[in-house]
Amino acid sequence: MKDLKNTGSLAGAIEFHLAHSVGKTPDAASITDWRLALSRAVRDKLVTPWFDATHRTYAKDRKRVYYLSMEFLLGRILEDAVNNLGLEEEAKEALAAYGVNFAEVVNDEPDAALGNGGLGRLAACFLDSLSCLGIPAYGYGIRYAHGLFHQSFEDGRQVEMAEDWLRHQHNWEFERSECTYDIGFGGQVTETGSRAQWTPSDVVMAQAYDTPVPGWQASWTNTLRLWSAKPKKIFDLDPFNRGDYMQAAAPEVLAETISRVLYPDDSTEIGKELRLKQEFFFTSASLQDLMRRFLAHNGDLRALPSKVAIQMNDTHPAIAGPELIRQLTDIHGLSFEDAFDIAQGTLNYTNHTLLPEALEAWDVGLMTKVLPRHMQLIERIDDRLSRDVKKSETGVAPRIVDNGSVNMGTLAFTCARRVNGVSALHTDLMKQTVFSDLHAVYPDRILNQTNGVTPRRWVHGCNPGLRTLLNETIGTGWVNDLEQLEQLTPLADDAAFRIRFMAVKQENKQRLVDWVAETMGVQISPDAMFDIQIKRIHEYKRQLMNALETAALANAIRRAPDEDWTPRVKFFGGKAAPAYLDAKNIIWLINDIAKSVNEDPVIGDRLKVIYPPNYNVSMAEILIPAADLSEQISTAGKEASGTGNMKFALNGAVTIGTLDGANVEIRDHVGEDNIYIFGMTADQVQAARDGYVTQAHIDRSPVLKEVIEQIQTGFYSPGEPNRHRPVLEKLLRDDYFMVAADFDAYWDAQRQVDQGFADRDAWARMAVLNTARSGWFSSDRTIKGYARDVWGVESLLGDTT
Ligand code: F58
Repeated sequence: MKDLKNTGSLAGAIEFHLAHSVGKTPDAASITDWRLALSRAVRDKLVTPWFDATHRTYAKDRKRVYYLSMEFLLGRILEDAVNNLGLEEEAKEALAAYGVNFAEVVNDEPDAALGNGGLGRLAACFLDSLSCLGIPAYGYGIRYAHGLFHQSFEDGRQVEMAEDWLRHQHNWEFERSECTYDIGFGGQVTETGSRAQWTPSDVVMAQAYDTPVPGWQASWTNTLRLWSAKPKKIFDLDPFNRGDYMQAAAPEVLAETISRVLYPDDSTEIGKELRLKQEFFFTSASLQDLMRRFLAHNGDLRALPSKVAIQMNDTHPAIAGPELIRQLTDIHGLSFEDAFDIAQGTLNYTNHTLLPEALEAWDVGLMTKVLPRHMQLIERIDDRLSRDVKKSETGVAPRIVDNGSVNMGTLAFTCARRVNGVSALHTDLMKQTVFSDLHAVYPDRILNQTNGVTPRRWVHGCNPGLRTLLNETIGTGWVNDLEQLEQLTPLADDAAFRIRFMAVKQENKQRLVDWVAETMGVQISPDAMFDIQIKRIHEYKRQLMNALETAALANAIRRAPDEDWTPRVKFFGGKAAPAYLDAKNIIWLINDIAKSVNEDPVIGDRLKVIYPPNYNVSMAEILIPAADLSEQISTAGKEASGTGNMKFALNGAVTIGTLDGANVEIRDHVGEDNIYIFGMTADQVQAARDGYVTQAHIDRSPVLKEVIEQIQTGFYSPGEPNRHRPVLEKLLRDDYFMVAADFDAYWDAQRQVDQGFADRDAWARMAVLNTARSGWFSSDRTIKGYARDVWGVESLLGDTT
């Protein structure tokens, strides 16, 4: 292949692109113009490694991984790419020559917020690790025109606005106008001979946009292929000529609606037709695309499982089962039984939640209307499941189609070779609860792959101080071999090292202090303990418990301001789904408590509450490195894994948490002396459900009782005592997430944290040990696990034969 290496200097490339891609001279260029020019210059450097990886994959014809995900929560791309390519110093210098600040340029980039929370961010970490490990892989998803909504607060209440990340040029992708597939909806199914023929009533086009995903030092570069919906017929000329401009534009508007906006609901399944169409849209396009690639080199469809591993990220792409079977039978002429076996040998499914209200189930009527052929195939898959159930003689009878709905978890499970949970506890609970029947029928199918996070973004990128300290102490190998952090363990007992480690923490806290002053106009002290809870707002995550504890602490301080308090700043960050009213009410209460506490001169710097609006990946990158305390306080058994918990521990924050999700494994790794665990276990939560009386717990806790009474009487909403009644009513009525039951244990654990933090040296030791022992939580470890146990694929790195 011709050498396409961009060997010129980065400075030259930036100047070139400022003129030729952006059309500006340096004196007229804005920060955004510089960003666009730098992005182009950096992207150029990715192209050759990207081509190399693609050519090697084709030449080797090894098994490829296809990661199908409705969400990729990428965040900003530019700084990550600069870091991966080792171009940071060069970029800084090149921009500085024009008096332009590198940090300002990279911070100008909007987040690519094509995801809601953990599930989408996990997909982004996995893409990074797949590339770093040199595993040939494609990410497949949707190119939403509008990502997760922008959040602001008005008088303490959440207000949502459409997000607009594509407003300026989006410089990372390559539009593939030639790469399109037809996606049908509705219509009829007819039988010709033994073959069914589906004639959809509506057809839209899925068009590909490719983003290269470089691994560390771009030694391997995979592709993220996102689909955008386009009309088959761009424009209706007749109505236009009649002057009916709306009608003329209708086909375009209707088609493009499919990829217009990310559904912002992370809490309940809402069963909307558009959502089902989005799911089928990207799944069908991805399967057509990978089949085309497979058939270009293979004649025998039976070889599909040896060349292709498809991962379904939750049930959103679960229609992949019936769709792959449809393509194999209706298009390629295979029998249903053969097609099922091939599909099942190829597909795998990751479950991310056991919450019943979040499990996908589609109304049979809707499924039949939107995807009539798939509904037929789902019935046949259900028959096949029944046969397996009979054969297994387990006496259980899980069904895919049940009570007028299609249970997508059961469908995904039935069509998958491997099914995995995302932490050890979650996987056990899968076997014991939601999937117990299926587990009895297919006892070898479920396995665990505990989540992980990429050290490139979540240490190297977001924590430059720690990066330097690590490089100087243990060398640079940790970036793609994170368990090397273990070498820090003995240094926890080295006073000089502890001082350096905590100096980095202090710098990061100062950076956050400055950011809070600049963006919110609030002054906080970097000497206080920074206590942070950032995640989607959800009842099971119990931000309410944290808010109530904050109010209780404020009471205690007010009563005895001269006691020796450990000063704290409590940070909250997170969005509530727009339709999740209970979560929005919790936001309102937190903001009211924050206002009251922050304005109270008696409390002063002993306690402050900061809730910056519009929490996103970029904000997490400022908050996490500055944390002393990481709040992971979900009702045990409800948080599948958590990944924020891992990011905090890696960056030297100590966790206060319940034995839930991956907290259990974090405790096992960092050691129980270096984490504050409190509250009921998952088993205890289950046992406590029968006969649970929330009032009994409140009566036992004078601290909690006082706070509840204050909220009831309008202490936090002067003149409007009823404002927070809905939150209290739910707490007093059923308290499903057992805030009252765990409150005292939480309060006590927090007081131990106060004492722990007051002993700065002991705290520093814990902080160092958290970093030292969290290397296992790298997503590289997770991806190696999937590669070995789920996909059966190998790295092509170093394979130059
Ligand atoms: C999250 N799920 C889990 N779902 O809650 C978290 O414990 C886990 O660490 C993470 O997945 C990664 O495994 C999650 O983020 C969603 O956001 C869905 C979005 C689409 C609708 C249903 C929820």
